[in-house]
Amino acid sequence: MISATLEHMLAEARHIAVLTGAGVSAESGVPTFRTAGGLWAQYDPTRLATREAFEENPDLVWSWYSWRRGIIRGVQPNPGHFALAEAERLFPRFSLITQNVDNLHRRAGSREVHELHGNIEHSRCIACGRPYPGDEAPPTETALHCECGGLIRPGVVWFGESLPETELDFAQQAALDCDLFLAVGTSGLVYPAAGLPLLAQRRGAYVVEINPEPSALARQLDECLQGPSGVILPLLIETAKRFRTTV
Ligand code: BJW
Ligand code: ZN
Repeated sequence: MISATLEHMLAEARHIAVLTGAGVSAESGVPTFRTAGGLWAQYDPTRLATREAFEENPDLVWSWYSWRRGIIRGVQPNPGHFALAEAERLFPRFSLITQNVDNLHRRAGSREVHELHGNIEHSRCIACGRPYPGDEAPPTETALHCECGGLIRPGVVWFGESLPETELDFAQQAALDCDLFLAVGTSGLVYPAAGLPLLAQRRGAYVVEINPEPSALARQLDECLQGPSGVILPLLIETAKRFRTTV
């Protein structure tokens, strides 16, 4: 299932960069964006992830994030997250870039995680920017207020908002520098993150997708491994371990 080129890369690559999306957490039980269902099936998740939606109906958007926080706090990292944590100790240079806000990479043991879309647990005041005190926002159905009277918002990046500059710079540099780039569990629809695999490819990296369904980028990439990341990532790490010793 793994091509000879990918096997060679896993054995020899100097720098591996990985971009993860919601699919890497799907096997943990975290709903993805573009396949979400259940209680919130009546809402389009991508339409709740905007500042306009929050300003129009803060209680609706806040309670959606409360619901998601509840799910995330109650689940565990899966074998895909653990494989990526192990990869950090296996390759001379390894860059983990995620669009996810769920902290599951860190909970699996990854030490350096570059979060392009923020973190669901880092709430802050929309008016004065003060972080919401304490580690965990309470699971309220109504929006919270800061001491200054401003609304508390989740510390995530909504559509139309800039990504954190240092994290985006890091991700672009990693894409320019790596030999192997893995795009894992992402639909490849949201920019600028979706531009990273092709940026890496233009600079000569071998770019591989891991996804049960071909993404929007699949046809342009070098190799697509069709299947769940919780199965495929551990297989790639086992392959790499045949050639490398943990650093
Ligand atoms: C599995 C699996 C298993 C299932 N194993 N896989 C260039 C062109 C066109 C538009 C733009 C552009 N540049 C910028 C834009 C605008 C916009 C954008 O991209 N729009 C497009 C949708 C058209 N981008 C922005 O606005 C960004 N900001 C920006 O560019 O700033 C500059 C600027 C400033 C001012 C004005 C204008 C520009 C910000 C984007 C922020 C995205 N935020 C969200 C919400 C985060 C907070 C939260 O979590 O609530 O981020 S939206 C949502 O989508 C979330 C995700 O991180 C992101 C990506 O989704 P992802 O991870 O790919 O998930 P899904 O659900 O789409 O896919 C899951 C995949 O998993 C599927 O493929 C499944 O098959 C797969 N899967 N099971 C592996 N077991
Ligand atoms: Zn405030």
